[in-house]
Amino acid sequence: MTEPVLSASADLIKRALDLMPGGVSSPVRAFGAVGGSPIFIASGKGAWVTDVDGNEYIDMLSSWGPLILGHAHPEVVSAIVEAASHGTSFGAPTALEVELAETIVEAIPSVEMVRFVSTGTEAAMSAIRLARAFTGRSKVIKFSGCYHGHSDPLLVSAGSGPATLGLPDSPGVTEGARADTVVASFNSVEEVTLAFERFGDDLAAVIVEPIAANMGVVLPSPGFLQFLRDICSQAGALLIFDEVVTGFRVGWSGAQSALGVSPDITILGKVVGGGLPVGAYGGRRELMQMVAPSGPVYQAGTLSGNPVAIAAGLATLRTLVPADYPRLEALGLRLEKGLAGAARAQGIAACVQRAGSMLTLFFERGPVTDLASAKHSDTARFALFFHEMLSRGVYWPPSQFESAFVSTAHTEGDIDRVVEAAHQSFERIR
Ligand code: KE4
Repeated sequence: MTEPVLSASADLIKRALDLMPGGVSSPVRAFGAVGGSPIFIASGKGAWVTDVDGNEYIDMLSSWGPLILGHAHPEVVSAIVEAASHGTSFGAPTALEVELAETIVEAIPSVEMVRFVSTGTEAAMSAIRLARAFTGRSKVIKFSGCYHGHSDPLLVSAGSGPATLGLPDSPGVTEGARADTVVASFNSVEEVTLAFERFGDDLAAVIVEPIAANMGVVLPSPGFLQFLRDICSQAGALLIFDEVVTGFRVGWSGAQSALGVSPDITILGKVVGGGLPVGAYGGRRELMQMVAPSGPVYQAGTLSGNPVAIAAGLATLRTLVPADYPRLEALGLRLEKGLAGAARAQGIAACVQRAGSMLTLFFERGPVTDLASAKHSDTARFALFFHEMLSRGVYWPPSQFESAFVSTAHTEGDIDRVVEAAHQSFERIR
């Protein structure tokens, strides 16, 4: 095992730290949870990335989920170049938005109309505003460990970066901003029932990641999503599925179709932008017609529906074919079994939780069912694992509370290399 040369990354982080908080544009990239300095990536191709020192890695991060086709897929790159060659932004409607909207509406039965924004954060905050306007109510239930972007009302007991950095709540989020946010434990029927008993007639919505990815991958307990569907319907509250990670990832029609529960509003991001900034929220017509300018619920964005970003999303969805999902499932299963087997062989207390091509290796016997159990994970051992894998040419997500992703560019050989690297890494850290 040869330690990668990281001098150019080291030089860049010195400059970056003087210019940008943590030297990064988003906290989870800073290696805060695993120690050391982030590596600066120079390029990606297929399942591989190359850092600025020329070290190559099998990428298991996939830019936190968008790159279901892998890096620099020819169809996506040429669509971006073609779109950009006609201009990058007009602040006016384009045909490309209509085409992507048609694709999303056809793919997700609960979505009759959709609005494009630029990030998952914007999509989530807009969905909350729409739910409050539609119901005339204020309170929203979210789940600890679920992350829906960094808007004030949702940056409460969040997952992803806040969980990684141990900052479940952020300074600057005022009491007023969080007063209408009710937090329950993921998979807790009891806590949700109590919340509805206490706030029922003022509950506008429940927002949930139908398969949680931001405390690590945590699956809904059998019946939990249907319970949420039923209790929302009975109380006149809306059910919002945040499918920013799961949309077009766990299946063409998202987790809602895979798990057979239909929300009122769906939030999308990541894959629908193919690596460029696209977020979206959608639902039935009577709801979405309330969004300006057809209705009074205001939401806007200079670069919403940006034609270059939409082109990347369209090319991604048009390149994905139905046969890709069984292949992603098979590769995900191969990785899950390989990691679990390697941990068992080395006597490492770990569990692998997976949904299709997204998975988390928890340094915890498991099962992990909510944030509290996720937090039992041995994050110090995870940090050792991360760096051992990096030194063996595998770029694993730099946080215990995130998901790794397999793309259609990964081969069985790549998966086997990741498993072998894990086997050797476990041997070193046990
Ligand atoms: P963005 O605003 O980052 O586009 O999306 C926010 C968001 C909303 N909903 C879910 C379920 C999400 O996972 C996210 C963002 N995911 C994180 C990582 N899990 C993005 C990585 C980062 O923050 O740098």
